[in-house]
Amino acid sequence: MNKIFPQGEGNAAAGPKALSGGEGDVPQSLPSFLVAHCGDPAFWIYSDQKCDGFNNCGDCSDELSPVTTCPPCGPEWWRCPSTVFKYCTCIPRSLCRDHVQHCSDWSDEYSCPGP
Ligand SMILES: [Ca+2]
Ligand SMILES: [Ca+2]
Repeated sequence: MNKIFPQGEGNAAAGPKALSGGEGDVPQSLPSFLVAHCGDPAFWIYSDQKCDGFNNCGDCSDELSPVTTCPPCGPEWWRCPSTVFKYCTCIPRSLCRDHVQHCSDWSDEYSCPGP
C-alpha cells in the first residue's frame, strides 16, 4: 500500500476497521435513522458519518458508490485519488502544497491551488 503518512498523525482516527461505529450487531438502543451500514455488513457507522469526507468504514464504502452516493466534495476539499486511507476521494485543502504527497497523482502538490 502506497501510504505516505507521517508517524503519529494517525492517532485515534487511524485503524483498518470501522473507525467510529462498531463491529457486529447494530445496537438496538439506537434509532435506525442514526445508523448506516458499511459495504461489509459486519460494520456500521453513525449516519452522519456518511459523506463527511472521512473513511469511517475502513473501505470507503461510507463515501463511495455503490454503497453510498455522495455529493461532490465541497469547496474546502480537493478531489483526487487519496493515498491516505483516512480519506477517500477528497482531501482537505489544508493538505495541499504541504510538500507531502496525499494524492496518488500528486495533484495536491502540483494542481491544487492551496488552502
Ligand atoms: Ca465517512
Ligand atoms: Ca499534500
